[in-house]
Amino acid sequence: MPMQMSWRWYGEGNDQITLADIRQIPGVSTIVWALHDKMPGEVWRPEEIRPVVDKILAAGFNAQVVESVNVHDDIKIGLPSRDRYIENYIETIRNLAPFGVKVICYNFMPVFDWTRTDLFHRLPDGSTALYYQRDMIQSDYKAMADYIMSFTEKYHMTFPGWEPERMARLDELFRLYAPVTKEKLWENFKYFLEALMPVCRECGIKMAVHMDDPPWDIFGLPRLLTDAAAIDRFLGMVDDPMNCLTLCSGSLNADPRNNVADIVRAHCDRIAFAHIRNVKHFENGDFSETAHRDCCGDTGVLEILRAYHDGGFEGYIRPDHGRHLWGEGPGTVRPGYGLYDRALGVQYMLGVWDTLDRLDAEKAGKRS
Ligand code: CS2
Ligand code: MN
Repeated sequence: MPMQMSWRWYGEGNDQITLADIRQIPGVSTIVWALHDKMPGEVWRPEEIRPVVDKILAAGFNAQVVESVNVHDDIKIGLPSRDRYIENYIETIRNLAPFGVKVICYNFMPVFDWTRTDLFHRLPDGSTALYYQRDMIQSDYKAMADYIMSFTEKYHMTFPGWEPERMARLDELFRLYAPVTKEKLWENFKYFLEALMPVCRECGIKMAVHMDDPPWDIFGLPRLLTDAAAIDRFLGMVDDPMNCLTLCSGSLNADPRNNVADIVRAHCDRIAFAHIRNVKHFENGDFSETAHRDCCGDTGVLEILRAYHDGGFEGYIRPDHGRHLWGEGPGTVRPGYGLYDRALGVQYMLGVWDTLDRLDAEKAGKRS
C-alpha cells in the first residue's frame, strides 16, 4: 500500500469545511474522523458510526483513520473503575472494525490535550496561528482552561479533549491525578494497552498514540511521550505490531532537541499515522506554529518527509495544524484546522513526495 494522504474532518455541522471542499484538494484519499459528541469512556455504537462513514464513503474517500477515541481519566489514573472503561474501549474497537477502520489515534495525556496560550497569534505575513508562551503556563491551570473554553462558549464549538464536562471538574481531576507519578502513569498505560492488543490483532486495528503536546510536564502533570527515549520505552513496553505511533512532528519538535527525522528512521514500521506540523522556536522557549514549508519553521519537514520516503512508509499522513488565512479567524474556523493552509500543506508534502518517487524511479532505471 502506498502512503495515503489524509485530512482531519470534524463532521457535518461541526466543521466549516465540507467533504465536497476536501474533494477538490488533489491527492487526499482518507478522511480522519471521529464521533465528536462522545465523552471519553462511552461506547461508540454501530448505528452512530454508520451514518458518518456512509457520508465519507459516498464522497469518494475511505474512513480508515479515527482521531480520536479518547481515553477515560480513570484508566490513566488507574482507578478500579478503569476495567469497565477498558471494556467499553474494546467494544468501540470491535464496533469500528466492520467499517474498515485500520488506525485509532489517541493520546495518554493527563487532564489536558494540546495546550496553547494564544489560538490566533498574528504572524508577520498577516495570517494567524497557534502560539505557546512558555511563562504563561505555570501554576494557574484555570486561567489557561478558561481561555480555551472561552472559545467554546463564544463560538459554540467544542474542542476534542477539552470537553466542558471535564473542564468543570478540573480541581477534582487534579486531586485524583496527584498520586499519579510518571512511573505510575507508564504502568497504567501498559495495563491499558495489554488489554487491548489481542482485540486489535483480531480486528486488524492499530492503536497509534499521539505525542504529548507540548512534550513536557505542565502544571505538575506528568507527560510521557516527549522524546526519542520515551518512544523507545513505549514501543518496547508493549512490543506488538498493533502498538504504534501517531508521530506528530510539531508536537515533538516543540522541544528543539527532538530530531523527528531520526525518530522516523528508527521506527518507520511502527508509525501508523504521521502528522506533519511545522513550528518556529524563540530563544525564551516560546514557539509558534507556521506553514508546512520547510524553511518556514525549525522542524525539518523536508528531512522528515525524506525519512518517511526512504523507510518505505505505507501509513497515513496528514497536514496537522495550519495557519488561518484569507479571512479565516475566530468564529469562522476551528483553531489550527482551516481549509487553506492545510490544503497548501497537502500540496507541499505531495510535491516533495512525488519528486522523491521520481528520483527513485530514475535511479532504478539507471541501474537496470
Ligand atoms: C491534534 C491532537 O489538534 C491537535 O493538536 O493533533 O489534538 C490530537 O488529535 C490528539 O492529541 C489525539 O488524541
Ligand atoms: Mn498532531
